[in-house]
Amino acid sequence: MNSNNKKTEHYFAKPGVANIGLTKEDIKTSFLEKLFYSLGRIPVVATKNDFYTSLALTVRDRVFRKYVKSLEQYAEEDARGVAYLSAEYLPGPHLGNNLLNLEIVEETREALAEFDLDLDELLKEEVEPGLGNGGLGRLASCYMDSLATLGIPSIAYGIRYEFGIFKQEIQNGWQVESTDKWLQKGNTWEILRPEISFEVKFGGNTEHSRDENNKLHIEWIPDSEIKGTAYDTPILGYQSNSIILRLWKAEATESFDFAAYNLGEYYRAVEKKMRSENITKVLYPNDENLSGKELRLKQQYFFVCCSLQDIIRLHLLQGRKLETLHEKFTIQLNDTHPSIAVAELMRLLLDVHHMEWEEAWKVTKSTFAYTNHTLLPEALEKWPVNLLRNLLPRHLELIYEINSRFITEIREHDFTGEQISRMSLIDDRGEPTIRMAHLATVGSYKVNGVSALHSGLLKEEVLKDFAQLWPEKFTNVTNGITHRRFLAVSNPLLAGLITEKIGKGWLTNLDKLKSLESFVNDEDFRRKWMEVKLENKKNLAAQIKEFTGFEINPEMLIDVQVKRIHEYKRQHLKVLHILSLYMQIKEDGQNNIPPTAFVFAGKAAPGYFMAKRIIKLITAVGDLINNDPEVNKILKVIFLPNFSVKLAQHVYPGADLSEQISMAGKEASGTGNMKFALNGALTIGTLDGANVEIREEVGEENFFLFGLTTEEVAERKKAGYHPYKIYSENEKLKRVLDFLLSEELTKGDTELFRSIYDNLLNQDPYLLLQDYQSYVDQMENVYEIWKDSQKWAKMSIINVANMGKFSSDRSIKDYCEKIWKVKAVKA
Ligand code: GP0
Repeated sequence: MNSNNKKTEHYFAKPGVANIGLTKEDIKTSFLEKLFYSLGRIPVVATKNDFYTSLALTVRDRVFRKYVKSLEQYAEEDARGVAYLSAEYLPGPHLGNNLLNLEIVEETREALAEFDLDLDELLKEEVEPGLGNGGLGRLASCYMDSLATLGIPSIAYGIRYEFGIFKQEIQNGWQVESTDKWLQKGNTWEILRPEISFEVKFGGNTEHSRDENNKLHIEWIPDSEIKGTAYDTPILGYQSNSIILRLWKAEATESFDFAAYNLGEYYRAVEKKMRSENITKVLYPNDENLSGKELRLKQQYFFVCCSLQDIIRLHLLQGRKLETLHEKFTIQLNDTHPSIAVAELMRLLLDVHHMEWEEAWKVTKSTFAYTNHTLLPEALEKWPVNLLRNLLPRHLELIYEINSRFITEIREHDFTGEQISRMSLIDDRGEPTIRMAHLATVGSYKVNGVSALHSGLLKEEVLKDFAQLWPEKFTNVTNGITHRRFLAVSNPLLAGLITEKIGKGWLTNLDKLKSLESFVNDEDFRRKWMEVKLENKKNLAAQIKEFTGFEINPEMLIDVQVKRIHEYKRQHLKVLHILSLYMQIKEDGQNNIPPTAFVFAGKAAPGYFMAKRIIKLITAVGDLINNDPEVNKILKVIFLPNFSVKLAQHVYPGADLSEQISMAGKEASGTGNMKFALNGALTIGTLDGANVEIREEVGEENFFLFGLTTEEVAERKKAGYHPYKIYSENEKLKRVLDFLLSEELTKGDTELFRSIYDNLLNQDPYLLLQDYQSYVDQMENVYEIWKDSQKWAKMSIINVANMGKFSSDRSIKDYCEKIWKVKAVKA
């Protein structure tokens, strides 16, 4: 194609070029073309999946139409851009979101209806990419949505795991895992880019030599090599631009095939090929826990290496010099998972592009910015020096060099010997390891936490010496969520009601919700508000029926805790409360508890013993309560299996009460908390993560607070915490805890929950017993207010009205202003 400076508009202006319109008729035509000419199907033999795929292809064309426009615009303005590096993404189903962003939901519904097809049925067909564990991966996807909507020149890089997060089934009350075959029926949204492919080396050793000018040359002689190939998925913003999510798949390099001249060699070559492809086979299912496995480090290096080479390619393609890389690109490290990038960029600049150290280091530390997502010690990544030496010998040398220069620098300040060894990139107490958070901090121009509380603690605890050294390097960006997916797409009834009242400006400016407050005293509006909630609860009840077989009355208070299962998140505190209600009914003959359905969902890391046992505890309590006719009219306990973005989109709209009950100081931010409140649920929570800011926004009288604060937790632990004492002094709590070992709950296997019981009575590291009474008391208050449905509705409206701050659009604007210094470019 003769492409001399012609914009896409030019080609489209020519007659006979593909019609890419957005009317019902355009959609009908495209849909049939896809069915006939892309899939080779006719309606009588087509499956539901064929129809889904035809529609997805129809929509994809329109999304790419937006993408090429965005690309042109970015290139034309030569704008500074963002590269987002994340080992995890959880985009959720694409189709519904793309329809919203193209503003063709109704046109599409009508077009399909003319073929006797139902849009909602086709939406159900989509299998979502589960390329992440939880909050961190979902946050990255919310940010893609906002980057695209705001027109920020950007590209997101990650790993194309062949198997995403495992599928969770509940068998006999236990979690059972199976592989997630999300690619089985193909993936309509991605495009293979065979020409965008890079080599990645592993192992071997380095050779140092000096040339005639005594300049040092270092060559890395690896012992294996693989290549990474790009798969692009367009992520469309609302009414506007699109960005690309570029995921790398590992493949064998061509050279392996050459050795295949005799049979033995051939099989060895194929075996090697298979081994290299293993790198992107499967996502490690650990959340907030480092896995320490060699393959995991290989995954991290693999995607970082491909992404940096791609960024350099894009930079040079524009005719620029590498010395200006940091002026044209900023690279955001989503946690430490991609932090080996600091050493890799140094390697590329020094060894491949022959820059001098000082210059290379200046470029490197002006390019990266690092987001920390957790203070949990078990989640802070540390890689053994020996593992690095075997896998990435050149990087280990570079890290030693970065460290020795860094130590020289801090020696000039007033740091004590103890501080210096605490700050070192190398931890040599015990087996020597590299502290990846330190590497990321030293190699970045900004470091941020994900809520005000968390960013504060980061500066006071985990990175306090660094904050003393470089106070201006540290900042906060409170997390946000995309209200387009989590309200407009997933809760069309509430979105419709809001739009009817205040117009649709909130879709691009969530602060507009504030004006809903003027309707709290409008009785008619409140009635409609409650009707919408009831409809959403009916829908959630239908999901519960479909996935568990249980029926719940949608009029019940629906009290929900959905998130990864972790002791610090304290799902078992909720269980203790449920058991206290059970005891009240069974033993104290109480019946004034409002009918409540307790809904849980979330995955446990397959190797996390306590988390799996907590799932069994929830299902055992469910078994007991749901089958007891004396109790099950009042209480129901549901565990929804296989939590996902798709399922979440049904859960948040149907919830009345949101459980955000982690021990203060442990949940970096939380983002589920925002999704619930945005859908009109009230929150019971601790002063942890972004709960603090949610409470500030909605007002303390509209938030159910309980539990110790972060400072109180620290004091309590310092003074010596004795859970057994609390147990023996609180009779009702004792009754509940002892019930964990009862015949009734355990069906005779009385040792079943011994580990949970012992842990709580002896250590209780997350202070469940400490916060128990405060939680139960606050739940009493919840029930009081629930009985006053008008008051509840008012509080619900006020919550939604004050969610403006928690849009990921605000978060991304904060990143642009406080960190990236990048400006929007609108196509
Ligand atoms: C933090 F360190 N988070 C980690 C991790 O390995 N995985 C993960 O999902 C989460 C935090 O727990 C969070 O508080 C936070 O909001 C999220 O990262 C995004 O910042 C739970 O939602």
